[in-house]
Parts: sequence; C-alpha cells; structure tokens
Amino acid sequence: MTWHVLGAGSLGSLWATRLARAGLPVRLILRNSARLAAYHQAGGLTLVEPQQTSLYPLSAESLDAHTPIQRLLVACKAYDAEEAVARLAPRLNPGAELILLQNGLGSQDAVAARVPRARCILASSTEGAFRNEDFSVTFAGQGSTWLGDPLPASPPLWLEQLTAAGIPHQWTDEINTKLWRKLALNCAINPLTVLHNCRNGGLSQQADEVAALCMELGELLRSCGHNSAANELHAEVRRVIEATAANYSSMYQDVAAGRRTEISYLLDYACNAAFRQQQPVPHLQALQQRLRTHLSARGLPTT
Ligand code: NAD
Ligand code: KPL
Repeated sequence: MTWHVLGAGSLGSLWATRLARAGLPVRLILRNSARLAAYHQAGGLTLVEPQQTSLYPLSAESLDAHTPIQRLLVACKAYDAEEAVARLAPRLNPGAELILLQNGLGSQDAVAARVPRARCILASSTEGAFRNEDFSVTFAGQGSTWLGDPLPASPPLWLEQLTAAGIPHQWTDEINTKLWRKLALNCAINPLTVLHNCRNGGLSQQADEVAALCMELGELLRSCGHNSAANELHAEVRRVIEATAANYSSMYQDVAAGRRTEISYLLDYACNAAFRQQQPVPHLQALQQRLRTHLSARGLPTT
C-alpha cells in the first residue's frame, strides 16, 4: 500500500524519508508541475540527521495527477490543508485513510468535512524538523507523535509500519484532548516569544503573564470537557520553557522568516471556543490583539 505524502516540507519529508528507508512505497504529491520539475532537478529528498545525510529519490507527482489514493499523509500547514485535500478528494478510494499532521485545531474538522467517506486519523507531534533549502530537511528534535481517531475505532494495522520505519508514536483514544493540550502549550508560549522577541527560555522573565494565560487556558479546557488536558498545565508550560530554553518557538521562527503563522488554529481557535462557552478570557484576547497588531506591522497575515 503506497503512502501518498501531501506536502514535501519539513514534517512531510521527515516522514516520507523514514518510511522509504524502511522499504515502504512512498509517493510525494507536490503543488504543481513547476514544483515537480524542481524536485526532479534536486534528485530527491535529502534528510540531514546528526550522524548522516542521505538523499532519497522518492517518486513524486503533482496535485492534478490521476492515480488513486488509499493512504494519504497530509503534511501541509493548517491553513493549506483543507484546500489541498479538496483537490485530492476525487482520487480517494472508498475507505481511504488520511493522517492529518497539522498543529492546533480547526483544520482537521475542515478537512474531514471535505472527505466524508474517508477515515481521518489525527496526529499531534513533538518531533522537530526544519527546511534548509528546497527538498532538504534537518531532523532537529527527537519527539513522538500521538495518533488517534476522534470517532470510536480500533488502531490501524499500519502502525506496525511506523514502528518499522523508526517513527516514534503512540495510539490514543483521546486525540482531541492531546491536541487541545498541545494547543494550550503553544498558546501560552509561542505568541509571547514573538511579542517579547525571545527564545522560549526568555519567558522565565514573563512569569506573571505566562501564569495568567495558563489559568485561563486551564479553565477553557475544563469548560470544553477536556479536564485531563487542563491538569498541571502551568507546571508543564514551565517545564517546556525550561527544557526548550535555547530554542525559538515555531511561531517565532515563522515571523522571523516572514512566513504566515498558524495563529487561526491556535490562539484564534482558543478565543473562539471561549466565546462559544461564554467564558471570559481577557488575557488571551489581549494577547490575540497584540499578536495581530505585531503581525500586521510586519506585513504578515493576521489570520
Ligand atoms: P512546511 O511549510 O515545512 O511544509 C508544508 C509543505 O506543504 C510545503 O512544502 C508546501 O509547499 C506544501 N504545500 C502547501 N500546500 C500544498 C498543496 N496544495 N499541494 C502540495 N503541497 C502543498 O510545514 P511543516 O513545518 O512541515 O508543518 C506542517 C504541519 O506540521 C504544520 O501544521 C505544523 O504546525 C506541524 N508540525 C510541524 C513540526 C515541525 O517540526 N516542522 C512539528 C510538529 C508539528
Ligand atoms: O511546540 C512548540 C513550538 O514551538 O511550536 C513548543 C516547543 C512546545 C513551544 O510552544
């Protein structure tokens, strides 16, 4: 069974190269024929790891190819996922499976609505990768990926293939809770690193702001029915700030590189959920406003 991988960016390349290395059939789906030509010019995907750098000449096609798809790893940014999957919907076999790697919340529901007959498996990953140049990715941080189906269903058999490929993962029956927890961590850390222009560790100087956000996020998680995601949230945020003190958050890196952020699927999603629950979140709302002002002053999209 071929693993079609939509999006040959950081995380897509990290998955595609490891699956291919394990001898599994992988096929990349690139945006258009120009990207496909550039990919062939590069000769494949390069994975840079601490001990080795290897080139993987994986097969590839563009978004408007016609081959049927049974298993699709969706590895584009949250704001691109729905549109890209909609383009592929006519090519999905009955009973096709999608694995959605997007951070935050909101894009998964939008994708699932476009492919009502497919099974959507959601992922929440703490692995780290970044692109050095086109079609070359550096594996920057060990981590793991939670996978789960928001509908009651048993784990897919292909989890064994992830094990064979050395992709650390765990199955969970509570994937939405895992995604909410990660969203809360990202909301408490990422925007502040942008606004204070600092590495994650710099937030130890902003302890009151972090504490106030964690308090509101914890309440929000509880009111949305994700009690376990609220447990010890502030303590975990402090741990992550300490453990990743030398790192720049993903949002910081996006802003520094002049790239669009995933704010709509993180802070905006949290603020909208609070509005629906009629829960006051003054600190989150102020943060959302400050971040929008900051992005717009730099000519970046505010959604
Ligand atoms: P990325 O920008 O490096 O890669 C996305 C790729 O998707 C790009 O190559 C882009 O050209 C491609 N793409 C976009 N629209 C497309 C389309 N219509 N057709 C084909 N390709 C298309 O992004 P990333 O860092 O790999 O992040 C992907 C998702 O994974 C994000 O939601 C991110 O938050 C999440 N994530 C990333 C990391 C990481 O370390 N990079 C870690 C955890 C979670
Ligand atoms: O996930 C992260 C990110 O930078 O996106 C961490 C390291 C947890 C900071 O929020």
